[in-house]
Amino acid sequence: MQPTDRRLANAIRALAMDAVETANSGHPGMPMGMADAATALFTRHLKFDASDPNWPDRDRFILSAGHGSMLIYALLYLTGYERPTLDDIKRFRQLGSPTAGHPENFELPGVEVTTGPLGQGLAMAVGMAIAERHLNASYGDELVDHHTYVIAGDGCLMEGVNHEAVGLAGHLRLGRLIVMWDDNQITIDGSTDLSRNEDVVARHQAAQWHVCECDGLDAEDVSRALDEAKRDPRPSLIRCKTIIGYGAPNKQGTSATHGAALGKDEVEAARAGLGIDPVEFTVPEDVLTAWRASGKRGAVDHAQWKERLDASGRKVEFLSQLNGQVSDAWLRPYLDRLLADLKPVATRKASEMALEAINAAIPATIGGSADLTGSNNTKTKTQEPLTADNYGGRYIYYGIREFGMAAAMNGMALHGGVVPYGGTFLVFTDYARPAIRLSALQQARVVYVMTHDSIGLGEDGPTHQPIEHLQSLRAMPGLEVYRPADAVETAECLALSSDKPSVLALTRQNLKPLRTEAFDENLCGRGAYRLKSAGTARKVIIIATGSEVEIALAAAEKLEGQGIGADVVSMPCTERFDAQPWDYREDILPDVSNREILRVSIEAGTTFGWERYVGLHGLKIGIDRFGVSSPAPDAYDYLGLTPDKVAVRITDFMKQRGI
Ligand SMILES: Cc1ncc(C[n+]2csc(CCOP(=O)(O)OP(=O)(O)O)c2C)c(N)n1
Ligand SMILES: [Mg+2]
Repeated sequence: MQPTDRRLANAIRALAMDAVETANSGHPGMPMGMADAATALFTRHLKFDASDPNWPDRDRFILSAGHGSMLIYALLYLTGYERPTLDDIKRFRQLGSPTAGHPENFELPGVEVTTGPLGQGLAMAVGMAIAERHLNASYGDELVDHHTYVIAGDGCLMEGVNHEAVGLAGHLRLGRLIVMWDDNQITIDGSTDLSRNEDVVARHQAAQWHVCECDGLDAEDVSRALDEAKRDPRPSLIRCKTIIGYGAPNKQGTSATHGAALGKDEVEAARAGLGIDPVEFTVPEDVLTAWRASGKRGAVDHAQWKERLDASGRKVEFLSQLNGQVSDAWLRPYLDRLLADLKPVATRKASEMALEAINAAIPATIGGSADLTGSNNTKTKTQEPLTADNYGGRYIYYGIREFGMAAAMNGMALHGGVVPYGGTFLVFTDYARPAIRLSALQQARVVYVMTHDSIGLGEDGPTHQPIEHLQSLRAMPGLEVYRPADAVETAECLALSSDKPSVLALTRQNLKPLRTEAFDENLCGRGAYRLKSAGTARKVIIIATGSEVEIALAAAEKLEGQGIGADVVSMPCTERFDAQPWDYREDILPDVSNREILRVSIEAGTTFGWERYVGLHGLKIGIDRFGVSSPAPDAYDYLGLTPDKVAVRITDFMKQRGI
């Protein structure tokens, strides 16, 4: 006899209680409250095949309420994914176990995205749903036809990013996005009455979502709501009325179950009340068998999908797009054309020129901007907008939603088949930073096209002029920050940015062409390289990035005029330079005292951190204050960043230090 839904759900409850109890750490309340709803989803609706977590046309499931990680670990184990094993679950939250505190996409196939920072899972799901519709537009129902399901808590719906994500999803009419809201009216501090009186349902309706309700503790009723949601052409919010920690007789319904082990006595009482085996980490035979059968439910669909793929005639194209192979074959012909007709351009414009070549060569790219299209130069000529009526478009008007845009791009990148890039002003990476951090943590290949990268943006003034941004982004592990100095470097950096999450910092103002010939090697790939060698005995090495390389070159000429030999090193990417072999780094920045060769850095931003490259006794030229509202040349002059002022500072410094 098939076990009841409640018995299936109780297997989740038992594993969640036991794992948290054993680790003496974790969150039992959410998995226990949503166990029945998750059972309905996984046994009746979700299209998946536990034997192949990477089946491209699987439904995506995102546990946005990532603190309830035991819910997804239990589901993956019960449905028969290779990992986590029961032993992995016994080692919940321990060093080296894939059952990390919060679900990590790089630990377990089946965990689509890393969640835990509340709100971002749902916002990434929006990107996944966009990617699905976009690929559907190009490959059809035969190959791409799936849903994106999310479990989100009160916290996910309170976060600011939720407003951005919900607005975007409603606008793009992402009908295959279905969010199950764990409406347990509890957060860590206690009742949601402490902090919320908004009408969550009305807010979603106002954003053009479909909303329905169910008893989240009744799998049958949840299933009915899921059917209703699937039928509606709008994105859906299913309000699942639940009780946090359901089954724990003395603690359920309270925040005491949110984030701590229930305690031995309470777990025993819960087992007795729920009719669960008193032995920890056990799943009754018939219950496990039924769960495992659910894990194979999708096998037939999967096999038919494979047949359709084989018969489609587009198998190679589809798989290579899905695998994310991106070639930089566009670069060399592009550079040849560029070098034949060099003129001063802003690097944001140079980025647009390179993107024209990239978008023509790589069909997987989807561009966009958070309402600064004309400033970020992110839209190329042939890109049509991606809209609710044309999912085949390759340009997204994200609106003024920097965080929502960045999170959606993470979702698109992790869905596969799409290489997203999107723009705003560099200063507003602050608004997107939590998602940039998740790009880095998840190694999601997102390209952030961040323009107006310094005081060089001029008149908009200090609120818009980045100061600490470059260095703070460089401090983030796993992220590559590129600040190209001219059009050639911009193209090289864009070519490099295709394998890791990256930020391109681009100018508003025109820059002179500095690189006038191309080499077989992508010089920016080294992170830093010698752009000009000292004409006489080398006394100074000036390291500069982006728009300041031009200033460094002009200052170096002045030094040479005074008989001081000066190298100029362009350093478009510190992370890449740091990864070079020792002898290369030694050649560019020889490890000698600053009395022998003075090292100087010039960047129109904080000097914080530049001692990494100039040493404690080097000279750091930058801006350790907020900027000024003025035309760009006046700002540069006022803040001391002109060739004359830089040359004087260097010679004064040399005199003072007796160099
Ligand atoms: C951005 C962010 N802020 C704060 C937290 C810490 N935190 C984890 S769960 C939680 C409460 C969430 O409440 P809810 O979503 O209702 O979850 P429930 O207590 O119902 O499981 C908080 C504040 C977090 N994980 N992410
Ligand atoms: Mg809650």
